[in-house]
Amino acid sequence: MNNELTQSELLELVTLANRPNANPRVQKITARIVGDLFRAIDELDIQPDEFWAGVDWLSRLASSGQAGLITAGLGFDRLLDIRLDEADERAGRNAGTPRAIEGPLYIAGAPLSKYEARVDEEGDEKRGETMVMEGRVLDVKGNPVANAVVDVWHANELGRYSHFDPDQAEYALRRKIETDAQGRYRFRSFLPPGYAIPPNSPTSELFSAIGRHGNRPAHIHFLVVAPGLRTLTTQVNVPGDSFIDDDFAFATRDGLILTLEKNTSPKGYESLGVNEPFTRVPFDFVMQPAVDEGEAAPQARVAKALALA
Ligand code: MBD
Ligand code: FE
Repeated sequence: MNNELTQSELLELVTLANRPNANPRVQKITARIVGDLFRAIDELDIQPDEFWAGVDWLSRLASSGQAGLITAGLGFDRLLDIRLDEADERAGRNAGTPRAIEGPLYIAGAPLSKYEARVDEEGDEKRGETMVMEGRVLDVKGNPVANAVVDVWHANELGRYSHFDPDQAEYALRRKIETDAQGRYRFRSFLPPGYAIPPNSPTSELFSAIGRHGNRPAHIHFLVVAPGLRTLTTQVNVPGDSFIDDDFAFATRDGLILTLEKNTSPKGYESLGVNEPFTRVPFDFVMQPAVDEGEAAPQARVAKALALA
């Protein structure tokens, strides 16, 4: 056998050999990505030092847990949403609340309450502008959805998320709220600030090298699950943020910018500990019917990905 290989012979050996126990989907994707990288190295004349610097960066990226941060910043998360939106458009399933990226900071298992919750803690009045967000979960025909679970998470006053921040309690600023018989939910918290990628990290290193900032506008995340309806992952934005149209993760969408009703009377909100004028934030979630069980399954993203493997 001749072991002197050309580039294309090498690629074929690495990827295309018809191995009997291969997973054909994984084999195909691997062949394509490795082939594209071989070509990039050749066409861009990537030098060994550059290549190994990249490998070192990838190792540091993975060990710092920032793989899901870089995918958002490089537009992959939004790309997947654009593709889902295109499929919805073709299938006539584009009505309802727009989807927006989950991001890397969701944690399953937040405490559950019925109808209403404090997402902040008692005594948190000083952390930001007190708000109560409230509305209904509806299907696309406008029927209220009882027993939908609205899973909400947002950053603290420093732009940090619990679980990823040793200074916060587990599940701080993370709650699940089950809608009542009229499909209603409400919760009290404070308007969070924006988010910035960690400085001196693999992500910030790449971002400064490509001349981009790492800021996200102020936002609140939701994962809404209801029987028979397609799970909705979305985010809403606090209006007025200077990064609202320049999001590091490209997640801002029309229809997801909140309306703030300042100076709302506290009457009727006593059970949330509100006793002075506050900012009311009305918002309804409108959900598509699920076409199969998978669409309605409240599985986390990683569990879903593993189920596909
Ligand atoms: C966030 O808070 C976020 O929502 C995303 C998508 C990426 C990084 C931080
Ligand atoms: Fe976020």
